[in-house]
Amino acid sequence: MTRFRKTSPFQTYTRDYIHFVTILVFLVSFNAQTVSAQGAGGYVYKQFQNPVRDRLIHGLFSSNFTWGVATSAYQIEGAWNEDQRGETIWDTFSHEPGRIVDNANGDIACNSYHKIDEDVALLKELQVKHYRFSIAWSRILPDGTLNKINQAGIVYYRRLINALVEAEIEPVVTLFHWDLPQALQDIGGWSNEILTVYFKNYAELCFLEYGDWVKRWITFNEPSIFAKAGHEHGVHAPGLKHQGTTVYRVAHTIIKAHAKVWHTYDNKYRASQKGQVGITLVSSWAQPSTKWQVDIMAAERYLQFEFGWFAHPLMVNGDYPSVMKTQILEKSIGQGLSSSRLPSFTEEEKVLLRGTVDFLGVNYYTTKLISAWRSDAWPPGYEEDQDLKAWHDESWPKSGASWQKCVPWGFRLLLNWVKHEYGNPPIYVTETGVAEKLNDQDEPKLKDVWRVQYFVSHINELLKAYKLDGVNVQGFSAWTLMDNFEWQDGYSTRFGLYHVDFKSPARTRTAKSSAKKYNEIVTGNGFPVPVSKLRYIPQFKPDMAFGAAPRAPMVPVFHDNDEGIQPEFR
Ligand code: PNW
Repeated sequence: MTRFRKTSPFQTYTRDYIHFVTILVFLVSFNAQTVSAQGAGGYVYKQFQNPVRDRLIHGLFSSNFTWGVATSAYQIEGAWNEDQRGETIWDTFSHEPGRIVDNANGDIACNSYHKIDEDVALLKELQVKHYRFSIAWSRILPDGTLNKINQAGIVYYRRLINALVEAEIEPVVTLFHWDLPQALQDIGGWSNEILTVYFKNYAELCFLEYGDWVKRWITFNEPSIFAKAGHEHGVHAPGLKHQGTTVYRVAHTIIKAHAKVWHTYDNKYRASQKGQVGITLVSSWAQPSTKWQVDIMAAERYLQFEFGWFAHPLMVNGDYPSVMKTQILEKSIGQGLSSSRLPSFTEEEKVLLRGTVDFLGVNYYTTKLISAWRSDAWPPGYEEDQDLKAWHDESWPKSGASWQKCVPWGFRLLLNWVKHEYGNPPIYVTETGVAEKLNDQDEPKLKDVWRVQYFVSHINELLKAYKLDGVNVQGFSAWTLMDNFEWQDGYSTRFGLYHVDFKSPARTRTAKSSAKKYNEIVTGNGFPVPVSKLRYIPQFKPDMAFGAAPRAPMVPVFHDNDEGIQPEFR
């Protein structure tokens, strides 16, 4: 016979009470842990949970705010084998059939190597204060080393810089915008630490040659995209797919190379040349897909893997974000390795790395929704290391590139995240812009109302970040001056304020509506009068847009509020 133990009502009450308290203590401590793990991402996400999004404000940037446009050498110069320019990994890659849409390449591109005067005339027309361009390493050092200095290359950039200075346009120079000399790839590329020395020698030559005129140097453009697209996914040069390994080693060398160049400038050139050395980083804004702690933490992981990967060692403590270190170590051990796939810095290196960013270049193109997701233990990979899923909300307006949806408010949130994570550093937005699909045979779409809307809405979010949130933003460069070689998309995807006719040997440049609008914003230093009075109310024509009708949010309408009549994106 079974005997049941009798429990008194008092015993039941005590037991339940103890359970309740235990669970409560657990929840409180769990929450305390996760709140700190949410980082700046959680803070910014919560701060902007119910913002009045997409309403345009009016107001000005500071009087010394600098406006410009950006390009990069391989995307515009052409003249790939002229005047002893050395080959780059992008020549090799784009000459391989099947790599680029329509098997396009940068052999001629916009022919800017032969069009300094024409390009400077466009910049004058836009009335920009600076021009961000990049130097092709192999044009001045054909094999990447001091073995041979190519005078023709030195002269080309000197002529460009002189023309800019004469036009009172400040030259802002990127030293590395992805076009590594092929000879350096042949010895292992950025996986080989010797490149820190070669890059330093190249940078120093540029300081010596151009440092009297160039006061803002950007060492690297978007090293995260360079490392991933070129070494993890294989869609950019050098076309490697070494998942979860080379990507980290390449970044490791780049971080050290940046610091070496900063110290070289600091020790030998800063006193006389009085310029600054920064780096340009990019990230999508990572918006938690729900209010759950795990998704907020996953979004923060995304930002740390993309942006913190470089900014944390250089701007915080000389080391990778702790979440990267723990994630990659745990995955590596699970994969049967004896140490992490993420390399580590020595204590001496950490000291050299931290504090080596005079200004931070920030590029923004899109936003992603993020949720936590446990990846399989195998295979290794940069994405898998993050344990998350990232995607676009289908309702966000499309662009002409599958990777880009137009999300202006994400720009403001990313800038706020940077402010909180890195102690409000001086920021120059070094790129943002919008893609459009266009083939050579197509009629140019000079009335690019969608691009007008893109720049108005994004620059307006920048104004909010500056005026309402106190983000220390000191300049803005639109991507890009003119249609150019859009990497693996060749000439089928355009970002230019000026249309370029790639069918014509003259590579004729023609202003689009966005060039005119950008000129208005530049000369007005922002939005000086209520935006409604700027007569900017383009009718949105879905067929002119990005190949599909975007949903309502990008259509401006009027509405009344306390500040008077303002257009609003609904
Ligand atoms: C940037 N993303 O690349 C580059 O700096 C430019 O050279 C390029 O032409 C421009 O943006 C447009 O593509 C990016 O996937 C590539 O988020 C991809 C992303 C962001 C920037």
